[in-house]
Amino acid sequence: MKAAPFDYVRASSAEAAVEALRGGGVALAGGQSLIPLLNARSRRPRVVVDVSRLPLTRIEQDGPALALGALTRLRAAETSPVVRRTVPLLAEALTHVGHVSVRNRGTVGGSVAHADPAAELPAVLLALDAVFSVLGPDGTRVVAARDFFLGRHRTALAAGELLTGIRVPLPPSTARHGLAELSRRPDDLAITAVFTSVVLADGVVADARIAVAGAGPTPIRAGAAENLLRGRAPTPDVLAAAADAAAAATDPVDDVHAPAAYRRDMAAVLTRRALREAVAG
Ligand SMILES: Cc1cc2nc3c(=O)[nH]c(=O)nc-3n(C[C@H](O)[C@H](O)[C@@H](O)COP(=O)(O)OP(=O)(O)OC[C@H]3O[C@@H](n4cnc5c(N)ncnc54)[C@H](O)[C@@H]3O)c2cc1C
Repeated sequence: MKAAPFDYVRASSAEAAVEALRGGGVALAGGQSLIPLLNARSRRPRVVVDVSRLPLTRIEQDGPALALGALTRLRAAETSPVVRRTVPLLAEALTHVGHVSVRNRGTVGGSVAHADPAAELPAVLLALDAVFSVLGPDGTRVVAARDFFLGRHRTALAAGELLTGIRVPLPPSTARHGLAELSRRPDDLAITAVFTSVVLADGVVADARIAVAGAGPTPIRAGAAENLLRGRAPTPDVLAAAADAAAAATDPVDDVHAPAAYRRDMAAVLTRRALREAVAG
C-alpha cells in the first residue's frame, strides 16, 4: 500500500514549519514511524511538513542541563561524548532503539512526539525530569515530561506545534544507573523496559528515579517505588519491595505481543534487575 495523496512542504525555519503545520499538517523528521503510518494509510494528513533539515541539532551541556535539539538523530545522541559523560543512562538507553539504520535516521524529537508507550526515550526522559520546548503560533512554551505524555501516541503537543528542544537536568556525578529491557529480538520495541537512576550516600538511597516503558498507555514514573527506596539501605528485600511497588504502578493491557499480567510481572522482574545494576555501581 502507498500513502494517500498529500502536499509536501520543506520548512526553511521552525517558524515556517509552524505556519505550514496550521490546518492539518504533520511534521516529518526522520520518518521512521511516520512513513510506515502514511504508507499504511493510518495517517492521512493534508500536508506533510518536512522539518528534517532544520538546524535543531545541538547536543550541548548548557549549565546544569543537557540540551538536545529536537532534530538530533538518535545515533548522534547515542554516540555523543557529551551525552555519554553527562547522562550515561540516556546514551545506553538509545542503544536499544531499533537498529543502527533506524537510529541514523530517527530523531530524538520524533521519538518523543510519537509517544509510543513502549519506546525507550520517552521513559528515560520521564525518569530524568526532562522538559520539552514547544514552538507554536503564539511562541514557545515549556512542558515537563510528566505533563507531556497523555496516552498511547498522545501528547501535550497541540495541532500545529513543533517540538524544538529537550533539556535534561544533569544527574549528580554520584548517580548510578541501571536498565533492563525485555524484547523479542534485540532491535524490537520493548515488551517492557525499566530505567533507573540511583544516588547512594552513606550506604542509603539518597535519590531514586524509576520509569517503566511498555506497561501502560504512557511511560510510567514509579513514584511510590522511589519513595520506598529513599533513606533506606538497598538490601535485596528493599529492592524487591520497590520492584513490587513499581509493578503495582503499571497499567498494562493484553495485546498481540504479551498479556497484561505478563507485562506487570516483567515490570517487577526488570525493576529489580535495573535497581541491582544501579546500586552495584
Ligand atoms: C524497524 C524499526 C524498529 C524500531 N524500533 C524501535 C525501538 O526499539 N524503540 C523505539 O522507541 N522506537 C523504535 N522504532 C520507532 C522509531 O525509531 C521512532 O519512533 C523514532 O525514530 C521516530 O523519530 P523520527 O524522527 O523518525 O520521527 P517521524 O517518523 O518523522 O515522526 C514520528 C511522529 O512524530 C512527529 N514529529 C516528529 N518530529 C516532530 C517534532 N519536532 N515536533 C512535533 N512532532 C514531531 C511526526 O509528525 C510523527 O507524528 C522503530 C522503527 C523502525 C522502523
